[in-house]
Amino acid sequence: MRVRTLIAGAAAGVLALTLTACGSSSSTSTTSTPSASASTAAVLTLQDGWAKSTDSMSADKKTMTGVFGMLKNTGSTPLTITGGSSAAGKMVQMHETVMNSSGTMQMQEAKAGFTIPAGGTFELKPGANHIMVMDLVKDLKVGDTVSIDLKTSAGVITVTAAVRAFPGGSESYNPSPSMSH
Ligand SMILES: [Cu+2]
Repeated sequence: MRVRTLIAGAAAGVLALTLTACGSSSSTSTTSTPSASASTAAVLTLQDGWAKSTDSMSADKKTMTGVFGMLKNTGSTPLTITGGSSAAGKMVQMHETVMNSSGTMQMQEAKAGFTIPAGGTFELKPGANHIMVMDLVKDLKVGDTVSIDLKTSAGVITVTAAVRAFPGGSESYNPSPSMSH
């Protein structure tokens, strides 16, 4: 009994020494910046963010536009975007594009939002997943910048998109007059 206790004590002592050695060596080789920078930098970015310019305000009071680019999650956990808001329009939705029953591509709200894997990307592009800004306050002209506050599982994260003309995209992007918006 006494011997076992001594051995256990000795083993614990070795373990403590090992941990101390590991801790001191790792603290010199890798700095303590990761946790500090994670709290200040957004874990979600929109790379090459752009939005389709609009020129339909006079004809259609329900003008909307799509926002595209590459969403990047630099965090260590999956991140879900569930909604958003923008000064550019009254409503922001996550949209997916699906084949409807009559065989045409149609966009609709992605009810579950968009989930970007840890350390991964999620592409937003015409004819596929995109962020929709609806009921625009005014037409978006080339050169404008759209700012969107995304509601995410990591809090509200603001992304920006440069307004671009998108010629030739209407056949794949605007699916049909029966769009469900
Ligand atoms: Cu849409």
